[in-house]
Amino acid sequence: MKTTFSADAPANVVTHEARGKVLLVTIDHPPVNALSADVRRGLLAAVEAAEKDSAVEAVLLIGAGRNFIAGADIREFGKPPVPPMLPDVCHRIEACTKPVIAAIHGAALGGGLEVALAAHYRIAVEGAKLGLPEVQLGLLPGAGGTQRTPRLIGAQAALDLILSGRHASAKEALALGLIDRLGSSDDILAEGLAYAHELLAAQAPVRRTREAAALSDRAASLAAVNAARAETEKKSRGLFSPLKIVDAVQAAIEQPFEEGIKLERALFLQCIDSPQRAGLVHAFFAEREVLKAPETRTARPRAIESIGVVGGGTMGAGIAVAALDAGLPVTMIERDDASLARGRAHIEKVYDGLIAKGRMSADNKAARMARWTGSTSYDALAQADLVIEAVFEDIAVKQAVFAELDRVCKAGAVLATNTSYLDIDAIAASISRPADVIGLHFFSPANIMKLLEVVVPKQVSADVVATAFELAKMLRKTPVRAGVCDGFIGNRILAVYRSAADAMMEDGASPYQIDAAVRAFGFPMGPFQVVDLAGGDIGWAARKRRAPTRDPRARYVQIADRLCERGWFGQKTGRGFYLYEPGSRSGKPDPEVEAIIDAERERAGVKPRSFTDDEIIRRYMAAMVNEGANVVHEGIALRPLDVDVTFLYGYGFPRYRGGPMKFADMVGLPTILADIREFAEEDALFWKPSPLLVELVERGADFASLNQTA
Ligand code: 3H9
Repeated sequence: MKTTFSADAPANVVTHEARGKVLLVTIDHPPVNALSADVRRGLLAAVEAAEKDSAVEAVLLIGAGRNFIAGADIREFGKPPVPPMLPDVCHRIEACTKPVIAAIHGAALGGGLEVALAAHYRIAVEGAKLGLPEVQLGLLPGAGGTQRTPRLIGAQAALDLILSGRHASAKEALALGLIDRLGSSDDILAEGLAYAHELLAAQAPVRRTREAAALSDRAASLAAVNAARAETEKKSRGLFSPLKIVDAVQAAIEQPFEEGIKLERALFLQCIDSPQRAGLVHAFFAEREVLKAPETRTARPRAIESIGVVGGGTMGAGIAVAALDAGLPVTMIERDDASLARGRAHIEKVYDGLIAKGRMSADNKAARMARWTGSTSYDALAQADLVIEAVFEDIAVKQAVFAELDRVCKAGAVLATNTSYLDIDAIAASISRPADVIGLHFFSPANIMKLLEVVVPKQVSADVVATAFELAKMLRKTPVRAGVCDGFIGNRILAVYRSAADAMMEDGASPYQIDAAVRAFGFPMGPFQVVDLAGGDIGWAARKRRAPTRDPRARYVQIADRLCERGWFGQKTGRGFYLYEPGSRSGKPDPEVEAIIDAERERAGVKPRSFTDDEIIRRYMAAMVNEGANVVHEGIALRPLDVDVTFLYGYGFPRYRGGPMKFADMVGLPTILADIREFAEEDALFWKPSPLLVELVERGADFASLNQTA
């Protein structure tokens, strides 16, 4: 009979039953057996019971469902701690006087692996993933992981695992010494029981990881720590927890186990209290929440077994690569043979690059290319389940493509446009099947960038939206549901904070100072570097397009136009805001650009003033957050977290800050609103507080309060 040991646990999250001399302890806490308080209590109680029962000679820990244990319960972080604490549970497991065996399938991550390391023996089956991914949440392993792992597998291997947060396969875990045995079947229960009985038969002793000897070469271990520290200082700039990890592992080498555990705990608590932990945990949940768009709950996706791509330019080729990589057959349409050949060449270039870096074999390339077909006739799309148009950004051109798709595609085919800003409602309305039309806004390079804005026009049917989310999963993209407007979520907000940056530039900050301040905030690039990378001509075309509808009272900074008029489009022309040496992608400040800026300031009658980096960021972020609030207010984004994920995955927003809306919550919405009102004294038209921001401040609420409402 199964017994629950935790008297006050609301559910049987940890049960045990005797299997011969082995006490089988099962953690059954869906969805992923996270170590919430009930589980911790249940584990403690199970060990106590095993100690007391003389018929029990060994304990076998196993997870029900698809995983062993996915780690601490991330939802508990930031809340008052509830005993027993996980380090104490791990100590109790390790101190058990009867052998404890962890049988691992699926995820043994973070605290889950720490529980396994506290056990005396470990077996895993194929498909298991073992790792200490705490660093990705702004943390360090806080239940003995920084002390037991190096003692078991050595400082270098432990540092690699903990600093990267990567998952090791069962096979690698065996090679590292993280586990003792690799099961030969995927029946974790049978494998675990057999191993436990085998250990009993061999009278295997209790074997405590704290006494393991992989750190015995002290000099080599300290050298690994020093190398990791130097590397981390360079690579993890701005991050709080990685250097704490190095400190904790150093303590494992230099101090007794109990002292190391004390230090680990102190450092873990510092990490828990850091805003980076709050930002990273927000990102973890937000990227899962975006998948739950309403249509994915109410409608079933249509089948997607083949894809059509119209257009073989950079974007079309990137989309084709993403689809080919996902195992889908792709039919590419171009207007003539030469363009088609170029489209194919774009795809091959991506694969050849991977081959050159040793990341793909020629056979793999051949297998992918075998799924590619090209045609100059739309009729080749007759059987495609989903077609993505990636032609020139011009509504008439796009409508002509859609007329062809309407003519040739089978009933039920999903017809998608990759437009970045055009009116998808108008495209849909121009054909006979508007319910099949959707926006799939990929980001360049489309085979690499993770963001996919799923743009939902008025007439689209719910199953088409659900299909888009399914496609994102197949292509390993992160989909965010967006409404139709100029620029959707991301580019619409981008246009506004770019304007704020332009205004600061005209008012006296140099583009180089602005870029540096934005990089110091945590973006990989500043806004003017981004312009140079994307090509100044793209923004120039958009500005010309918007010119007729621009509010004549709105401030318009012409500096970028002056550069474009000279043909300075950025990296591809060798100069833009920066000067590029031939073949180099890192630009240098350009005195001629500074002279143009000076001339423009004079023309505009601006007396330049100086900006601190702090003011630059206040303005940049206030513009981003305010437009983010507008986008939520108008229903273009479902929730603030959808804006956050858009920026994390498509715009290089530093993940440890959680996204612009999370950042705003952490700064405090009253502060952001006060900034906007202060800036409005100079330009009331631009700095118009979003009604949503005003409302939230009046109610004393934050953006997070709107994140549950999709
Ligand atoms: C830690 O352990 C600290 C310790 O060192 C020290 C403590 C003192 N907690 O990803 P999925 C939810 S830090 C709470 O879609 P999959 C997730 O939100 C932790 N909830 O499934 C989702 O909920 P919903 C270190 C969690 O099959 C549902 O489970 N561990 C947790 O694609 C399904 O998740 C990690 O960082 C959690 N720990 O992937 C591992 N994990 O359905 C984090 C998941 O409401 N987890 N949920 O949206 C993962 O990497 C993946 O979830 C996993 C499964 C690979 C396990």
